[in-house]
Amino acid sequence: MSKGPKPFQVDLDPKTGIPCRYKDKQVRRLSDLRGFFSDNDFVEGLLGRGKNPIIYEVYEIPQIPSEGLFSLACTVLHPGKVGREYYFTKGHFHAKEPTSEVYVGLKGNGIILLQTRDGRVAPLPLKAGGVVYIPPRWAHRSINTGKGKMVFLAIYPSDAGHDYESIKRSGFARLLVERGSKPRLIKNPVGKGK
Ligand code: M6P
Ligand code: ZN
Repeated sequence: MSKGPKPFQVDLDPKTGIPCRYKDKQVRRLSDLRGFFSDNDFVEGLLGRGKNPIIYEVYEIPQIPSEGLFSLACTVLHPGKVGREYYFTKGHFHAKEPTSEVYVGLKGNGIILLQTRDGRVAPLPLKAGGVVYIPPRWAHRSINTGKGKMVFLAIYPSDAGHDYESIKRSGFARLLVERGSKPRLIKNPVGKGK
């Protein structure tokens, strides 16, 4: 029998939601999301003026990719907009398709936008104390519609992998934009889907 990981316990900082011990930290700035927001000119304008804000951070407690293991990740999605679009994560399908994921809301509030390859869409709210279940074959993107940071814990198979290319190519079928100071889900004029 292989040994596998040891049992462990970790506290989430009550103020920030970030695990007190994590292994990897990724910081995604606007320049890392080139080609993901709908208003490209706005993105290039900001970058051209030397503005490259942090959009989100991911604090990971990963396991080696192997069936039966879970990785944990805490995402801190900053508040803000690119043009009319709220800040979001890149969004991804799982490279290993029959794998699901669970998000547990810790701070703030926003929307988890889900979409299948055949264009079905499901926008689900996530706030502190809420849980979102992401079934296999649904791409998922987190969108912060609040005024503060949106923080959530993700639990997913360690061998799920990230397919970002499909999202970069086709986008999501919906955009979450601010209209009259409220979030509105609108059809993405260039996105593929229903
Ligand atoms: C969650 C999980 C991670 C993911 C992160 C950021 O924590 O789903 O697997 O990496 O959100 O999302 P993305 O990878 O789409 O930028
Ligand atoms: Zn995922």
